[in-house]
Amino acid sequence: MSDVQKKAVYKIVLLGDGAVGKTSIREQYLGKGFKEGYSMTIGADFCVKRVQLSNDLVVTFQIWDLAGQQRFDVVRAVYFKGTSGALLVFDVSNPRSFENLPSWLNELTKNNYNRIVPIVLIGNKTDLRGQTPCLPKDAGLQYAKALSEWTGFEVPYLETSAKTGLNIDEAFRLLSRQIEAFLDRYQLRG
Ligand code: G3D
Ligand code: MG
Repeated sequence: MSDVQKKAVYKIVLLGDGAVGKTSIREQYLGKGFKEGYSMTIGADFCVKRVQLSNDLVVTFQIWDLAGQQRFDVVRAVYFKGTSGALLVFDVSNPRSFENLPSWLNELTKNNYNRIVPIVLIGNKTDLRGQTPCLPKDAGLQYAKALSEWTGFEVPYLETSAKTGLNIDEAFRLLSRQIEAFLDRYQLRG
């Protein structure tokens, strides 16, 4: 076993309509022990979490989130630039949030030097299945497949609940795996 540890910092952005559960996903992931990064007054902030992803890799996630009612225009340049990967989130009980996913991707690429980055597609609020009409899992799977074809690399689809914690850790683990694969493939590692 190598005793050399790689250290990486990944900037992760949470994308999706208001109220799909972005802040809840982040809070669920960070749990109690999270360290706050620094909070900017422009309407976005990031938190930091350090994770040992494997024997030889320690990743520091900088997880960015947009704050409540701030006007989006003001912050998006800072929010998106230098993104390592994105969690693209919709609410399975809100079809509108699913239909709006392409415009979020457009925002990301437009503000990130026209670059696409590794993505995990997230259908959140799956705890509501059975209580209220919800999009079928297949809708997410199909869209993820279309995204994979468009980007040229795999975009996984994961169903989560920020309420119960279902698949929240897995979402970040999967995204970091996608980022690793992307960096290796394009030899972008510094
Ligand atoms: P946003 O950051 O994307 O705008 P929030 O979304 O994280 O603020 O969540 C919006 C509302 O959805 C919150 O409810 C939150 O509790 C709820 N929510 C988030 N994730 C889930 C989930 O997985 N399941 C369920 N059932 N609810 C969820 P309130 O009532 O506080 O507005
Ligand atoms: Mg929020």
